[in-house]
Amino acid sequence: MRPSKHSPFTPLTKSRLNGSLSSLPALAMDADGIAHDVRRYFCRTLGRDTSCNNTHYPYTALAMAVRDRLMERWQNTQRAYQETDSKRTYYISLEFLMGRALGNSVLNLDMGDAVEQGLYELGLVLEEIAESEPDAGLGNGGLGRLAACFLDSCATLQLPVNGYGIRYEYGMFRQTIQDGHQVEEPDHWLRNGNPWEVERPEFTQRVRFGGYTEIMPRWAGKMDVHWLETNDVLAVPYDVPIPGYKNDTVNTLRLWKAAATDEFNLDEFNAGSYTESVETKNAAEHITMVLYPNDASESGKELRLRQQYFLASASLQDVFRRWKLNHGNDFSNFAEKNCFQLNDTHPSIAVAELMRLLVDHESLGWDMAWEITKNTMAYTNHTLLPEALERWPVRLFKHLLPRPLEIIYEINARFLAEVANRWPGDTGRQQRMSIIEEGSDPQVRMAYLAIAGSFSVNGVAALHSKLLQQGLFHDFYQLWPEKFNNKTNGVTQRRWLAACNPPLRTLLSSTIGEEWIADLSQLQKLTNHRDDREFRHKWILAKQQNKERLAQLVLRECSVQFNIDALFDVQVKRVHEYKRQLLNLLHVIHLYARIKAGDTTSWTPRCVLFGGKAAPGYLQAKLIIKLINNVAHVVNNDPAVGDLLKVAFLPDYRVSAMEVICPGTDLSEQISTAGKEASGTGNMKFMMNGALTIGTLDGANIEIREEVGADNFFLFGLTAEEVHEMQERYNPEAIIHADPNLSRVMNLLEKSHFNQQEPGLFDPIINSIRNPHDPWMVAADFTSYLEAQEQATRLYQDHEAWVTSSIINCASSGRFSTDRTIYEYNHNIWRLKPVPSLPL
Ligand code: 26Q
Repeated sequence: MRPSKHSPFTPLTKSRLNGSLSSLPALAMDADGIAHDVRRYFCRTLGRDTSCNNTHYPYTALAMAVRDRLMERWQNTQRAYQETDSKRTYYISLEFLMGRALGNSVLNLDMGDAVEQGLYELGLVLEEIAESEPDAGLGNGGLGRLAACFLDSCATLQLPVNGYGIRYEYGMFRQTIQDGHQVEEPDHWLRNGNPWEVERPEFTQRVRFGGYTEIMPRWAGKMDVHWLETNDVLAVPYDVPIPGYKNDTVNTLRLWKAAATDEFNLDEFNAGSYTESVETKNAAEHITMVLYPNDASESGKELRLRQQYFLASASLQDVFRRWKLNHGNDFSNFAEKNCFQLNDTHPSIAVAELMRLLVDHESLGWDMAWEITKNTMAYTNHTLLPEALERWPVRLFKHLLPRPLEIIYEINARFLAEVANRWPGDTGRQQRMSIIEEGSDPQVRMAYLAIAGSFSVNGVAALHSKLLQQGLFHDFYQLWPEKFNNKTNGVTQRRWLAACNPPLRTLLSSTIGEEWIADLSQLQKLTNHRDDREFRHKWILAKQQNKERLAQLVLRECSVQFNIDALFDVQVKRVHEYKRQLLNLLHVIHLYARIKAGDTTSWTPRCVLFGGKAAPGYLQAKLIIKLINNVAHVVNNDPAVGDLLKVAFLPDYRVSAMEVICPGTDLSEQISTAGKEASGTGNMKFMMNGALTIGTLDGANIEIREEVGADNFFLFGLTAEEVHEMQERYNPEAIIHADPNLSRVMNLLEKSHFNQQEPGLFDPIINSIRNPHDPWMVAADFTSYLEAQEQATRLYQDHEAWVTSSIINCASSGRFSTDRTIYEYNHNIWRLKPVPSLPL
């Protein structure tokens, strides 16, 4: 922001405030020091006393004490980056699904014992007060959580990587279940303050919208384009600290909040329309009000496009601000020092915005600007569903972003010339590949813009990357094969094993040492202990404790009693037809039918848990949730069923729920139609915590199975190729007819056994199963799914064999750490050098 005489952010000349920080003594990391600070924050800063009878203030006081310790390391890390003028990567994402910060910070700062003891001195228990923290739910699911795991690994590897995102006032909606239906409620997660952010108004940026463009002569026949009469919005940064594991590095996630400009209000105010001026303020601030709760692109929503440009423009301008401090107006080696990783196409307007800043603001020629852009941007794709590829109507673009649209047209013209040069006369190909899709309502194809403007294009699992090259992006692969690569996803074992599974963490560390927390491949050493009786006994005890904790959650939230001796069978993820929660439910109905038929000799009791949100407008997904709840109601209340089978739908599935769910799971359901799930990451969290997987050859399941071996994975279903070639001649009627189990299940559904009060309610689901054009081919995989489930049942009965397989699953999960994933991004795409933090 330009400093004005009204601004408090005028340069400070003589102060020694900045330089003297390093001479502040480092804060105590022992129990007494922490207890002392917690008391001081509680009494003096928050002004509470013994009459305080909730956990919120103790939580806040502890968070502030932990934050102080982050702050010292944060400043030292940023100074180290600044002093070494290191190359940096910016991870730009519309979503960062961070979950809770307290437990993670305590783990990464290695303060666990000191905090627990310090709190004990104060009569508090960490686990209890940590529950006060609301999840930072700034994401939909896999893509947003991946971004959060990536930040953890970048800090742990001491890489100069900053996250850029949006500070949504309302995150992912909270889900309640009323009469079996999903009901959405707003998630006002900032209501009680957020101790994990630092507002940085001094780095506010200005983002332009609307207006029109005009060409004006500059000099020597050169032309300038001016973007005029825009409606500007301010972007105010809020920084979130991202600590590495035990290495004193703290990186930054910078989240932008939209605010109205002062002069805009003043204009209206002086024109005498006070209320209108407040309205424009409202309109500006709307941009960062709410996260779009769709995990597949929702087409044509103007506000979403505003969010995307707001993030891209504010972030790029922020990088330019820092660049100019060190390099003035010389952009010649910008690409050697900066890389932008685009998390799907959502921020891909950054390609056009970088061109605009270089050409319009920095007066670079087009060719040089394009060279810089192409060498700076890298794009990650997260979907194989063609209908989920983002497109924006040209007319919307023109109205909202006239100058960026002109730039996209220019990029497209030069790109199509390259295509014509490579394939002369192939107009069909030019049409297919054009960034602008022609038609009665022309569209901008964001993925094509991202590919054209990037030096790297990657998928997120081996199969996914292969299918992108052979299918969705085949034309582009032919043109630029060198751009395409794979980066198989991962998850951070700090949150998804060390922090969320204390019993197993203790057992692992006492067996093979603690190195696995920073090097997950160490888990392989567990195989040496798999036959050790004492180790196996402790393994079983840990799983029992975790199942107990999960059973308590299910009892509290669903009023369903899970018996921990039963097989805990879990599917938690966004509710989507391609993920096939329905297939899982058909198996549940099959088990119920068997019980009702008395077919229960040598039965393995099962507790089946579902969880996940449906996009509010996705009616079929919402109906599936209703069906799950209705089936659960019938099954759980039938005295003939008893403990043989329990079914529950856990409301409001989120990061902090998964932290309880994955340690307590025996069997992980990863049953998407082959070729549809890009990767999956929940599958990795379960495996790491010793669950066995039942799954299709889809996404990262394939690589998981490679690592654990075929004997330790319950495989079923068509392959992606078979799905593709069967689509033509798919005949679900014949399949149902040929399988008596499936016929019996369909019969229960069709005679409204689970909806006796509301006949016809589930017809859309029944019809989808019987539809020869069912893209998800639920019926096709039913028979083979049942066989795989029976294998799982048999192995669970042979409990020693199950435990061995559980150990092998955990031991083989090393590849699925984001430390490995980030190592690969860095090695092949970013090429950053690790930079240690300055000493405290
Ligand atoms: C786009 C435009 C407008 C509104 C919403 C969206 C939108 C938002 C979120 C589109 C897609 C998403 C999220 C996608 C996602 O989470 N994909 C998942 O990414 C994971 C990490 O790579 C993979 O493991 C999953 O397979 C993939 O489904």
